[in-house]
Amino acid sequence: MKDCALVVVDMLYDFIDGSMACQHAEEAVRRSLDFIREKTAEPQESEDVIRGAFPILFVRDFHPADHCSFTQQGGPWPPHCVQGTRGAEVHEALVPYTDEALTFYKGYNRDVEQYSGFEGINEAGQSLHDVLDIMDIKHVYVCGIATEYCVRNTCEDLLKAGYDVLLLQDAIGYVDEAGHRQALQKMEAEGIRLV
Ligand code: VGL
Ligand code: ZN
Repeated sequence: MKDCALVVVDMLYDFIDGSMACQHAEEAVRRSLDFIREKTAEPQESEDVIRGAFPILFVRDFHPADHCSFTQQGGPWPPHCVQGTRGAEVHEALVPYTDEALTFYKGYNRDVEQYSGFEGINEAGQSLHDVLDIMDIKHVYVCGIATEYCVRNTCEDLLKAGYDVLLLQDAIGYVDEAGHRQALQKMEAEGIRLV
């Protein structure tokens, strides 16, 4: 337990009920909460329990209004997760488990698309890898949205960096069900564990 952590990828309103509402997203939030409650004490009992024994790291898509991934700029996606909007916020049920030092922002540069949480940085400029390394984490559980994009890219980068990656397969949302299934198969073949 001491060397385990959870990475929550893009559980943000635009991917849940907003401009890019994904399939299975609400269910994924509920399943993530069940998992977190299983692994931690309730937040009001002791915040130290959450932060100490089982770190929970959040990845957030965090785009400027004219980001290159938006259709108006020639990208593939409708505007989503624009800085300062509700769509860019973490689902309220998960907010009690957030900590700015363990929150990694990506996609904030107008000209750069970033699907992997590995490319995000926290308020101190540290990457996910930097922080997992400092905490001596070896096993990383992953949940979030969307399977085919940010979840997959984050899992694959974690694996490449040498972590044991455990994907919570009932706690992920997706753009397309066939794409989701295919991504799961590929990830499993690569050595990501589906749990
Ligand atoms: C994502 C598309 C665009 C994701 C983010 O979180 O999977 N997908 N931006
Ligand atoms: Zn995005």
